Amino acid sequence: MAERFCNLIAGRWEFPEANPPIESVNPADISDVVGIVPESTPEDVNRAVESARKAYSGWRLVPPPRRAEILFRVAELLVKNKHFLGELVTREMGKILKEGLGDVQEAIDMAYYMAGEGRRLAGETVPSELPDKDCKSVRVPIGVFALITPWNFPIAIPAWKILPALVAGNTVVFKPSSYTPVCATRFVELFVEAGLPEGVLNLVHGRGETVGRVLAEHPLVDGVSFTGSTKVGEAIIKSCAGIGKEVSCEMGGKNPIIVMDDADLELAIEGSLWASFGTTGQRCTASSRLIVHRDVYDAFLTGFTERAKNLRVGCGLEEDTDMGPLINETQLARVLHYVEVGKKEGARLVTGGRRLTGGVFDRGYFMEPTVFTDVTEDMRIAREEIFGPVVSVFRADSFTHAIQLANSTDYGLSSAVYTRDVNRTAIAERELNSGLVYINAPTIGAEIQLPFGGIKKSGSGHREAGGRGGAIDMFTRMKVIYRDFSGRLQKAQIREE
Ligand code: UN1
Repeated sequence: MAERFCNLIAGRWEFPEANPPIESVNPADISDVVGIVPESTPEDVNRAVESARKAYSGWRLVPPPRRAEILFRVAELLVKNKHFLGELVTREMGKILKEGLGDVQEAIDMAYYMAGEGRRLAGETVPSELPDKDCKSVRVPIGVFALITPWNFPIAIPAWKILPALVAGNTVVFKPSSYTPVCATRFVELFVEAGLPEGVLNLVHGRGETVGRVLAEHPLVDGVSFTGSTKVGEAIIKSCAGIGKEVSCEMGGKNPIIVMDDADLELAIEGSLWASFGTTGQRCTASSRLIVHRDVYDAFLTGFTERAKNLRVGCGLEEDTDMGPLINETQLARVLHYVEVGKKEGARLVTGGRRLTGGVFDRGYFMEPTVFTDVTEDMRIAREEIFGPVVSVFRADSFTHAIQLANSTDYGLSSAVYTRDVNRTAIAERELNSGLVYINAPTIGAEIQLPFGGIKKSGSGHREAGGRGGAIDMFTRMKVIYRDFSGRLQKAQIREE
């Protein structure tokens, strides 16, 4: 029988049995059950939130550099377990092993970085307009955070949320995706091993529509941080709006890469392949629109399609695999449905579009890398997030036209431009309407020391990762202190004239 993975509530590992448990299966081989986790009840969520509340009174007073020492130990444990966890990411989520290891590396980077933040949680000291009075701002934690994470980065995205939340002095109830719960549990185990006090980090397993919803709407939760679809993110924002919670949502993308006539074409092709088909297109930063200047359109399309056809699809644990499976049956069906939508709308399918079958493919959720051309701005495949290995190629008449096409969706997470013209890079940097802009590099691969997040329907405006200006702002509040040591009533703004 498959191994059982528990909730962690108030320092105790437990497996509630009220509901039928959830099986986590390997998307490359559905006969391989990675583990079994509970579908928790509202009562379990309640206890987890209460545990976090209780632990908050002590954790918020632990000096941040001391909190950071525990995070540093988490970083060291991640390094020690990198290979084990990387393989687990591949087995549970499907991305190829190099990327599974990259997922863990992103968490390692974040853990060291956030450990450093423990000595940098700075506010400001500024002069007062009145004599014998001083003013300063300090950072305080927000309280209990509900952290709800997706399956596509089963270690990295939890790390993006848990580590800054904790260093800032918040306590946490973590609800990972029910498709990658084993990775999440293994990650949480490292915090226990690193010596995190009981109740500071709680883990509840279950589905989003049940456990996630109850957790986000819980009255004793002070803040919610969610990464996932725009549909769910918007629902969370609405449901929390009346309760006065801090809510931050990282949502979808429809990220463009512009390839100009003066680009290094080989580099642009290589970058576009990585951003479109890396992680099987299942990144919020994946590029799904390639906007190519008409003068290099044919050369680009020929090279890109040829390379897409030659990508080796298979199990991510095999050394020579370029692209793994999709996460599950529903996601595969959704992506294949979009292929049909594209064809019906009149786009031209130049390669791919089918589920892969036969041999090892019958064991999992594999599909071909898929390329559409003759796509117009108004088509659904040009506007909606597909979250799979499907990319649309557009022809641009000019640089201005390319920028206009790039900005023409409801999303605004990441965009990229390939050009050798320095002036164009400056204009692209200014005009591309997205939270991240890449010059001569693809739309994926954000580094953790900078703020991460999108605009429009891609995000609620908060920024993850990074320090001040990023995650530290998200997980703290500024508190302002005025101290008057004049011994008399002094009135700001009121002048005796
Ligand atoms: C996501 O897909 O939700 O920039 C995050 C990147 C990664 C993070 C992606 N570092 O592609």
